[in-house]
Amino acid sequence: KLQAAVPGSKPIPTILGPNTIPEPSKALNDRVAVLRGDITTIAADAIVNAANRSLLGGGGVDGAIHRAAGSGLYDECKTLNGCPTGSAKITDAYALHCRKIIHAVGPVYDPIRHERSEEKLIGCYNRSLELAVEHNCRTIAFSGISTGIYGYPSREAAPAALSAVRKFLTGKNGKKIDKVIFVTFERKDVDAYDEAIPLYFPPV
Ligand code: AR6
Repeated sequence: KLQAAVPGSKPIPTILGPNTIPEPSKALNDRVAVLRGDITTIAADAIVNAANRSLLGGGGVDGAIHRAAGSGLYDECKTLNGCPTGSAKITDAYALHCRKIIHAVGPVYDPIRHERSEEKLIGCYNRSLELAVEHNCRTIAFSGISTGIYGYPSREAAPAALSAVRKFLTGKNGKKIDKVIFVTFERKDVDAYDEAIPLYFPPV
């Protein structure tokens, strides 16, 4: 494993091991992208909502997705009986341009037990990718789960997201996903991905 030489940076929270970066791979790098914009406009096979345990809508991106999808989404969500933190459930997309919506329930960030928060956040990414594969969704767009109202610092969330996705793409079902798009909304999210992408998907 290569050492990530990032002077003055904090150790990267990662499931790949602290301060290690994986081997560069063009094939893998071609399968991830960062896009700044509104996730409700993305025509991926699946988009991932940052939901809460009720799955019945809320503010932030969740509110935007429910408004854009229409009331059929709320009616379907009512049948799901909620979802635990760190996991996800899937619905149809109604008026949206995607085929499925995956509703992931991220953790409320806990700065004291941040490993626990990271474990839950990684759970969201893993379960969302598994659900995408189960429903033949080959392209998936993630919103910045937990990085808004739930207070997860973007500079900690981006490495966790990237390490989980990298691990999935190199795992047994990884070939069933063609493209993972990280849809960011604010400058701080863009900066966090710009900083972390070269560590988890090093330039070839
Ligand atoms: N479109 C796209 N992205 C957005 C939008 C939008 N309209 N609004 C915020 N973001 P958040 P969380 C970005 O707060 O932190 C809800 O009430 C935002 O910049 O939507 O997981 C749920 O029901 C951030 O990067 O989700 C839960 O109760 C990302 O989306 C709670 O908020 C996620 O921010 C979940 O909080």
